[in-house]
Amino acid sequence: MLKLIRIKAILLFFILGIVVFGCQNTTNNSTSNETSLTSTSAKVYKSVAVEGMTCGGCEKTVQGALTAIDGVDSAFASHVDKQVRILVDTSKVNLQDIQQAINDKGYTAGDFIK
Ligand SMILES: [Cu+2]
Repeated sequence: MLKLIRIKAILLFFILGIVVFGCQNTTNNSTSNETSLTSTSAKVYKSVAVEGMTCGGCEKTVQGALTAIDGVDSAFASHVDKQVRILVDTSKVNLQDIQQAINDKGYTAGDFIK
């Protein structure tokens, strides 16, 4: 008799475990959805070396060319530092496209600094 109760108790814990596990699974799913949402918007700051900028106008040209790309949130170019710093969603934009856009405007994009 006692054994039966024990078995029932074990079964109950087992079922409870499944229910709890099931609940955790659904919450895990929602959190993994959130993480996948954040990972699909993989926004990072990147700096690219740019040769050929000589003034504020050049900076604006480069910035305009880059922010026109879907996935580039912001761009800050400096002809003094010879680089442009961008906030880019790497899941949307290929980094080579960034360099290409700079080159298309007549400047020379170098390597990504960071
Ligand atoms: Cu200029």
